[in-house]
Amino acid sequence: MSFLETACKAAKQAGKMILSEVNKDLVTEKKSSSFDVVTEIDKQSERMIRSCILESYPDHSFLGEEETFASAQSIDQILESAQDIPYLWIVDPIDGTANFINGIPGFTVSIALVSQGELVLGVIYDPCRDELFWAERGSGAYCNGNPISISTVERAVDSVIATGFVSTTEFREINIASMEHIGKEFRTIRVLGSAALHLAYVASGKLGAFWEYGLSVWDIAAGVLLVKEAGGMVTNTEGETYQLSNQNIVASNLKVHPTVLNCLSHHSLKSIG
Ligand code: 2AM
Ligand code: CA
Ligand code: CA
Ligand code: CA
Repeated sequence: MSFLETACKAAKQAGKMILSEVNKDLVTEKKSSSFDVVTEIDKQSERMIRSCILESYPDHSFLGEEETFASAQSIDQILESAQDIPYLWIVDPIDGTANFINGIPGFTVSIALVSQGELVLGVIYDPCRDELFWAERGSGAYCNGNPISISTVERAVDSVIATGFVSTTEFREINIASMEHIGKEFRTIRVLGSAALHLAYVASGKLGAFWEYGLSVWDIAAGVLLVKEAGGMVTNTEGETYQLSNQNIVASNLKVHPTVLNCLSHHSLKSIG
């Protein structure tokens, strides 16, 4: 099986298992704060994906949100040394755990493969709609086998933009503040609950753009490749080319990118620490 086939198989298997657990009694556990929670299903999903990948590629490296047990600092170190790692799989076993816990559609499985620091593969699966998005470096982006591409909309006022809220207060505050400007420029703002899904929707032209502060690499790595392969653009909120260590990102169809950056320039993370 190719890397792509392995990633698609892992994402579908895990996604179907997650879907079968919706609306069942779930034990939730707090992580860093009351806003930051995990269920046994997140962990089970990560274990399923890890075994599927490592069975095929036992010598590959694996970084997952729930069970890698690496500190934030050591994750930064892994990302800094990514150019020396032949194959690093980066996995979010459920992106949108809050949706999953509350039975709201829009949670996804996100699997990315980084080789020598370069994103080479991204797979995002939405089990509620049975939509499997994937991209391979240099080969375009697809949904359920059909090519996808970014929106051709020229003006912010004609496009829908999405964002989300991580659990950290500082990042929530700046996101709420930035809505004031974004809300005046774009047709409307959506908050669907999964950063990976937002990126898949920028790639498939449903959304003109997406921005969010305080994300982690597993939330966005797969989606960043999807957006780029679909013809879009991904930067940090300062407008610099995306790097794996970036937490604050803007993804768009290119045309509306300057408007997003301009709106965000009114707010500085520095001012909130
Ligand atoms: P999660 O469901 O995997 O935690 C919502 O806009 C996005 O923010 C989701 O991708 C969600 O991923 C992520 N998110 C929520 N809390 C987070 C946290 N404490 N740190 C990083 N990302 C978080
Ligand atoms: Ca989480
Ligand atoms: Ca996530
Ligand atoms: Ca998650």
